[in-house]
This record gives sequence, C-alpha cells and structure tokens, in this order.
Amino acid sequence: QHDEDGGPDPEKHCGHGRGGMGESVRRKEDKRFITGRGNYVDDIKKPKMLHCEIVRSPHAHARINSIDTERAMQVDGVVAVLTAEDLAAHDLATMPTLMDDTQDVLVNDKVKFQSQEVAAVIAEDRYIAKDGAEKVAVDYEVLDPVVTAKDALEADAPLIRDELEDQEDNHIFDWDVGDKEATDAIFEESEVTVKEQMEYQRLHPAPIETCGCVADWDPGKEKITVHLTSQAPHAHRTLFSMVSGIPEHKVRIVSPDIGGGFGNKVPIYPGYVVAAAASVVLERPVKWMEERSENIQTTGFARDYDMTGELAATKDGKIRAVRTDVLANHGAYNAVAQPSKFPAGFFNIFTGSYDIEAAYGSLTAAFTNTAPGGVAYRCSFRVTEAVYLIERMVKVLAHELDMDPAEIRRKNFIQPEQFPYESPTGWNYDSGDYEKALDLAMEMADYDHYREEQQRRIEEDADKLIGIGISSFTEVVGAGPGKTCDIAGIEMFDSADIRVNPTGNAVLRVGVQTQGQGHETTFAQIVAEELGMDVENISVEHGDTDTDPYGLGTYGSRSTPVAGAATAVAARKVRDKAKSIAANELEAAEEDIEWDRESGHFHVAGAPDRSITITEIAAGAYMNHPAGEEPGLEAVDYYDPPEMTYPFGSYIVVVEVDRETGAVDFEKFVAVDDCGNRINPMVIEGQIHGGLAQGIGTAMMEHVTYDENGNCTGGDFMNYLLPTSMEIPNFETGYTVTPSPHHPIGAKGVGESPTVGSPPAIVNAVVDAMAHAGTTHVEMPMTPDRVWAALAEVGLER
Ligand code: MCN
Ligand code: CUM
Repeated sequence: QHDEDGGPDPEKHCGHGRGGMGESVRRKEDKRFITGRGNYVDDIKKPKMLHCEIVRSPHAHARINSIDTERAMQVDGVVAVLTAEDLAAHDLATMPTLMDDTQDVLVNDKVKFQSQEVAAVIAEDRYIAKDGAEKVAVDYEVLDPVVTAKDALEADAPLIRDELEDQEDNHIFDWDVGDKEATDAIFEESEVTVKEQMEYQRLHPAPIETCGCVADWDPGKEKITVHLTSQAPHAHRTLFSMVSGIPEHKVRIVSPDIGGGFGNKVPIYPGYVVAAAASVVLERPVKWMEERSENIQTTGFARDYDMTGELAATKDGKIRAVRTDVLANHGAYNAVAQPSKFPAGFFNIFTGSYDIEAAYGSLTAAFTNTAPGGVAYRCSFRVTEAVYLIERMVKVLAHELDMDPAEIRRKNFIQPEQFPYESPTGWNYDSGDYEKALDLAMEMADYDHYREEQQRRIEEDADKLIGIGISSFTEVVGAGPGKTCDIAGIEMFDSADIRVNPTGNAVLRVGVQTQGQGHETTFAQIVAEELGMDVENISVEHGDTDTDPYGLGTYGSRSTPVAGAATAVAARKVRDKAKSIAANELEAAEEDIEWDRESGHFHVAGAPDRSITITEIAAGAYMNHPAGEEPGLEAVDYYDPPEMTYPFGSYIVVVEVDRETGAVDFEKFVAVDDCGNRINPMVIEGQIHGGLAQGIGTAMMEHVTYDENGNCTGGDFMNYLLPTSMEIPNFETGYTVTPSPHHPIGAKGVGESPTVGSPPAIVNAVVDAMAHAGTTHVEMPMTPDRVWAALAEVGLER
C-alpha cells in the first residue's frame, strides 16, 4: 500500500541497527516508570482542587424513598453533596452507555446493583469527602434481587428495568449468526455428535491503577480539561461533549500515564460525569479516584457467558458443523463495550482455526442485579469466549473419538493456501499457517515424551496425574473497517501525524493511547524503519485530544493493525516529500532518486555514493526547500483498514494434577504466537507473558461472585484472586511469522492473543489428566476444590 518497495522484508528481521522493525529496542518509557517519574491521573494536583467521594448502595435492588444530605453538609470542609435531583437540573442525571442504553449517573429512583452510585460528596480533601459520605442517610426499600441470567429470565423474576417503557421482563436481546438449517441438517445426519455445557465466569480486568479523573472547568475560557483514565481519549471527548452539551472544541481530554487498562478503561463511568458536573458548578477542579473495591465491584466486568457447545463430525474426526447457544449476563444496564453493530462482539468467530461446513450460534442477553459491563478483558470483543468454546469442544470430540487432540486439529485446520478464507459465519481471515505453529509448539513441549509419561503414571496408579492441553486459536483484531465497526457511531479508523524538525528529529502523534504496551517505543520503531532514522530521534506523543489526531483508542489489540498502519503510511508520505528535497540537495532529477531501506538513504541511481538521509534532508525542508513546493516535512494519515487481522497461535500446557489435594502444577507451558511481522520481539514477549499470566488467573482463580442477595462476594483482592509470581510457571515462547497481506508493514496485533488462547489450553490439560476415567469438562476457575470434586466424580480422588 502506497509503497513501491513493499515494506520491510519478513525474512530479514534482524533490523538495521537503527531501532527499526524486528529489533528489541529497550522501552523508552521505562526510564520514567522505574525512576518513579510516571505521571498518572492520581498524581495530578491542581490549585484549589476538590475531591469527590461516591455514596454507594449496600443493596442490589432497592427503591430509594429519600436521601438526607443535611448532616453531610455540616461536616467541616464538605462543599457540596450531589444527588440525582441536582444533576437533573443540569440535564446530567443519566448518561448513555456504549450500547445505546441509558444509565443513571446517580440513582434517581431505584438501585439496580450493589454499590451503585447514589450520591456524591465534594470536599476539600479526600478524607473529609469520605467522612461526609458516611453521613449521607438514604432510606431504602429493599426489593428481591436476581443475579444470574437464567433466574432473570424466569417468568416470575422481579423486573429490574421497570423505568423502561415496553420492558416487560429482563430480556435484552436475542442475536444469532450462521445458517441454522444447514447446521441442523448436518447434525441430523452426522456419525458423531458431542455436546458440552460450559461457563465463562465473570471476570474483572484488574488494572493496577483504578479509574478516576481530574475535571477542571475554566470559566474564563469556558473550556473543560479532564485528565482521565481513558483507553480512548478522542472517543471520550466526543461522548463527553454529547452528554454535557459543552461544545467539543471546548473539551480537552488528557490521558496521562495509564496504569493498565485491559478493557476496564473503555467505558465512561458515573464518577467522571459527577466530577465534571461538580467542577462546572463549583468552578474548581474536582478529582475522583476509585478505591480498589469500587473498581472491582462496579466498573465494567468481562465475560459472564453461559455456553452450550456442540460439534458434529465424521467417525475419523473431520468436524462438519458447530452449534452454540449462549446465555449472557449483562448486569443492570446494557453497557457492553463492542463495535455497535456487534451485540455479541466478535463471538461469531467461534469456528476458530478450522474449516467447517456449517455453523450456527444464538445468544440471549439478560439484565440482572449485578454491575453492568461486558467489556473485554484482554480479549477482542468476546473472542475469548468463542475461542474457549471451540477449543474446548475439539478436546471433547477428541475424547469421544479416542483420537489425539493434536491429530484432530491437523485434520481440520484451514490450510495455508485457503487464505484469504471466508468462514461460515462470514469472517474474512487474512492469513495463517496453523499447522506450522502447532508443530513448533509440539516440538518445544516435548509432546510425545509427556504422552508417554502420562500413560506411565496411569499404569502405575500414581498420586499425580499428567494432563496435556492444546489450544490452536485464531484471534481477530484491528477494528475497523469503519464501514462495519463503530463505537457509538464513530467509525473505527485511526491516525498518525509525523513532523520532522529542522534539526533532524521527529515527533509522532497517534490517535491511540498506551496503557503499558510500550507504544512510545514501538511506534517510534515503525517511523525509524520507514524513514531510516534512529529510533532515539523519534518521540511519540499520545493521549491529549488538543494536540493528537483523532483516533478511536487502544483496545481490541487494534493499535498495531490500525494506528500502526497509519504511522507507516504517514511515514511513507514524509518519505515521498523528502524525495524531492533529496533530488534538490543531490542535484539530480527526482526520477533518478532511489530509496534504500537497508541503509536508510536516498541515493542517485547508479551512484550510491551520492546519498543523503532523511535526517540530513530535514534541514533542507526548512532552510532550502525546492522552489514551488511547500516548506516543512510533515504528514498525516487517517487509516481505515480494509479488513481486520487474524493473529493465531498454538499453546501447549502440561499439568500435574494431585489426586489428594486437587492442586494443579504447571510442568510445561509453551506458547507459539504468530502476529505477522514483528516490530519489537521483546515487547511482544512481555505482552505474551502478561497475557498468559492473565489466562492462568482466568483458568485457575479469578471470579467475580455474588450471593443470592446480590452481594458481591468477590469484591476485593482477598476474595477476587489474582495470580502472583508464585502461581506463574516459566513460559517458553516461540513464534512463526505469517505477514498480514493487507497491512502496510505486514503486522497483526498481539496484545490479547495470550489471554484469548491460554484458558482452553489449561482447562484441556486438567481435563486430559482425568480423561481416561471419563471426565469431559471442569469449570473455571479450576480451584483445588473443584478439581478434587472432578477427580472424585470419576473415582480418581485419593
Ligand atoms: N507489537 C509488535 N509487533 C506486532 C504486534 C504488536 O511489536 N506485530 C507490539 C506493539 O507495537 C505494542 C504491543 O506489541 O507495543 C501491543 O500491540 P497490539 O497488539 O497492537 O495491542 P495494543 O497496543 O492495541 O494494546 C491493546 C492490548 C489490549 S486490548 C489489552 S486489553 C491489553 C494489552 O494490549 N492491555 C494491556 N496489553 C497490555 N499491556 C499492558 N502493559 N497494559 C495493558 O493495560
Ligand atoms: Cu480486549 S480488553 Mo482490550 O480490548 O482493552
């Protein structure tokens, strides 16, 4: 695209020593992070700044009879106490969710989940605000709650959203995809069918930094500046303007350093709106920062899908059709973060890496008295659930047919020559070589050895069983294209703006916002590659809507596929302009100027000694620019991807299951990933390690739980378990490179692959350890008690 030399050569990934593609450049941002000079939202202190504390409901479902704010107002240092009534006066009582629902900013009439926002206390400091919040007296009339999607859809379930006209039950929507008739017909006639029920439990993204903001209304300029924990500053600016009525050019969103997002910082939360409203009303800056439990209990959760999976196959293991039915718990509001046209996200990629004749999926979503959400958590919009479904089902089928799970995968993989491949649910895979990745993973994992060891332990009736799990997943990342993907109507393109300075260094501004992924390094590497400049001489800016080009933000591993593409294209535009300056400087005709990617020089054709770098050209652009051309050396690109990218990988997990305690130990953990051309192998490795840790958390311990009264019983880090270094094994990572044919530098995203791909590999491994006794499934999180119960169910317990 836009490039005569076709981009970097995937075979030559050693780099040129300037910090371009394929070099493990050390992260530029780490100097400030490891020396304590990061600048997070909570580091921001402004003169006369006030603090906001939110009063939350102890009940999951309750009508509010009255709110008494008088005693709170009497606390010395409390400046204001806001309720829904106060917000209504400014037309801010409700806010739109990302799925066209309307959520109370502060509860007006009825509480719909525990810890929902009821009132806000604004005070001189945080402690006073908290004291004030304790003095707000709310008279609740407690109602019966309903916490699971299944119960919510029972005929006699209490109606949660009674404020909505035409809402007679807790049903939100039905969705389906694929060819039902064709799929059903194959199931009728197939030699073998298997079915399994599985839950993908509710998870919490758990970034180190909770959500928060500092809102600062400047009455002189009539402009609001909001420092916000945002994964999508521009989209949030547009939404902020729409909600508040403040014109968009008078809204500035700044995402400073962000301490992890993982999907949690995609939605807009009531606290942001309250702080902004308070700042406008009080004409002082207002900070709101969640506590840990508030973050766990109320901000966007992930997953919570109850799934049935079915496969139809031949006796020799050719999968013919897949069918799935899902019950989705969306919480009290439909606040799922997905591209608008995809109510179930990209769940429809549930045919995975396999060439299957027919597929059909259906889903029902329900309101419950639990916190709203359905954000991704390191998963590209429900791909995690889809991958879990298909990769678990392949294992179930292998068990039924007594076939090796690697063998059955090989038999069904989409073959390299079938790409671009259109799946039965209408998805267009760009490229893949699944068998190659699986072969490498099996070699690295010493697969045959562990199969023998597994057999030996069974024969010896050993105390510890071996299980081997595989997952050969396909991800889909990089939304747009704008024609199919949008967030609240805004098309999902992305952007880059490159300015080369007279002294030969450059600033790149991008529309995406890093939360720890290392963009300040990797995006500079793309420019270094394309312009032959040294990576040290390129700085990357992001997260300030006053200066950066409009973009849709970082999530769904879209930064590399979309903003990375924009960066490469913008750099090529700069190079095109530099070429005419090169001709001028080298006193040759422009047609005779050639670009040499390897050396990073322009030179005169046939005279390689007459050469010049873009760094050298920069001065010419400002001090000696060719007659008839604009001075300066800059370019902007807004990139609407033609398609998404489809990274993939094969993970193999070997576990040892203790028959006495149900404890699971990781013997071996191999991850082979393919994200196309690689920008920074070290950053990729870091992404994969982090994502695998989150996959282990998912499979083994994480779960947001509720009791029957709707109390969140997994609402702090004593009860919501995160893996620590103690639970994380040594990962062995490998890679293959299958470039994306439509991406300017052949790259695909990678940030979410490990979290998407690993949970089924881990569950498959634990199931595999007991499969000889008949186990086909163990629910996540596979805590020791659950594993022990599964062992006992088939008589393997000690
Ligand atoms: N990369 C690369 N070569 C490739 C692909 C990616 O070098 N072929 C690099 C990129 O340049 C980038 C990193 O890997 O520095 C991740 O890139 P990408 O896959 O494009 O994903 P994003 O940058 O869009 O990051 C989003 C993704 C998501 S959606 C979640 S959730 C997640 C994740 O990244 N959240 C994270 N990784 C995280 N890592 C940290 N530290 N913190 C988070 O909140
Ligand atoms: Cu998939 S969670 Mo991320 O999209 O921020």
